[in-house]
Amino acid sequence: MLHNLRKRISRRAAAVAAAALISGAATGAASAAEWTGTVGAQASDLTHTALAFLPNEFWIHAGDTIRFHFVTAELHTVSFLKPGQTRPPAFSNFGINGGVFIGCPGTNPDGSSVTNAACVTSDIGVAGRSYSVSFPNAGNFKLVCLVHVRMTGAIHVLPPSETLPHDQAFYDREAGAERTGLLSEANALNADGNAETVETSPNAVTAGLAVIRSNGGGSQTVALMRFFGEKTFVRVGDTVEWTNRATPVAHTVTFGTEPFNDMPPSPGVTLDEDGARHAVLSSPNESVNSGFIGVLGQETIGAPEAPLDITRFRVTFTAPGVFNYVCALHDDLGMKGTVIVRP
Ligand SMILES: [Cu+2]
Repeated sequence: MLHNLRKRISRRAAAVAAAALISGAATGAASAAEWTGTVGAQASDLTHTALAFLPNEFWIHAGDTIRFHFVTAELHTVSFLKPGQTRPPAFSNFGINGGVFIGCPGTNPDGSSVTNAACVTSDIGVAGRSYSVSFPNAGNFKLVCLVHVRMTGAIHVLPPSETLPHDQAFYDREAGAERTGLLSEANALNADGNAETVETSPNAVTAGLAVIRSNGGGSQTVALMRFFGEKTFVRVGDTVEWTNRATPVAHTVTFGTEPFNDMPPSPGVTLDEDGARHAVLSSPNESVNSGFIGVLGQETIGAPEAPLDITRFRVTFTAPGVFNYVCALHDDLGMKGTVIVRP
C-alpha cells in the first residue's frame, strides 16, 4: 500500500509550506510572471480520480515561472524528461512501506529551471504541497507525471517580444472546466461499471475502469479506483476472474499480507493458456498477490514493441470462508473487495 508513503509525505509537506511562506517575501523579479496550475482532481468519493494537469497547456514568456499545486490523495509528480530519455518507472519497488521514488533519477529543488539539457522533476507530491519550475529559454516543453502514463501537458515558452494569448484567469477557467468534465465523466463511467456488473457473470469482477481524454496539450485520464462487484458470492471449487479495464492504470488483486514489492506476482501464481494469471486459495489466512495487471505498454511509434499486457487474474477457491482483498496500490482510496465462498 502506498498509504504509508502518502502519510509520510503530507507530514513533510507542512514543513515545506512553512519554509515557502518565509522565503516568499524575498521574491518578485520585475517582469517575470508566476503562473499557477493544479495537479490532479478528486471527488468526495476518492475512488473517482482525475489523473491530469489542470490546465495541461500554457503559453508563457521566457523567464516566467509556473507553480503547480498538488491537491489529491493520489500521488503525482511535475516532471520534464530530457528529450529522448527513456522513461523510468516511478518507484524502485511498490510495497508495504510505500516504495522508493526514482525520479530523473533524483529530484530537483523548487524553482528549478527547465531546459532541454537535463531532466527536471519534483519529488512525489500530495495535497497541500506545490512545486514551481522556471523557463529561461523560449521553446516547447512536454510536462509529464512519472507516476501515471497518459497524464501529459505542454508548456509553450515564447520570446518576451511575443504577445501571450491568455491570462491567468483563462487558465483558471480552463482548469475548472476540465476538472468538472473529468469528474462528471467519472460519474458516467461509474454508472456504466455498475450496470455491467449486474449483466455479466457473477464470478467476474472489473478491477478498475478508466478513460483517456485528449486535447491540444496532451492527455488526461479519468480513473475509477474501485472493484465493480466488490462482493462476490461463489461456491467451493469456483473461480473468480478480475479484469482490469482501466487503461492505462495498473492495479493489483492482493489477498492477505502485502508483499515487499507489489509489482511481480506471488510465487506459485501460474499462467493460464490465454495468458491470464491464476492462483489457488485454500484458506482466508493465505496470502497471494496478482502483481500489476493492466494495459501499460501501449503502441508507440519509434519504441520497441512491448509484450501483450496481462489484464486478468483468476483465483480458484478450494475452501469456504470470507476472503478479503485489496488493490495494494489504491486501497487507501477505497479499492477493496470480498469473495464469500460457500460450501
Ligand atoms: Cu488499484
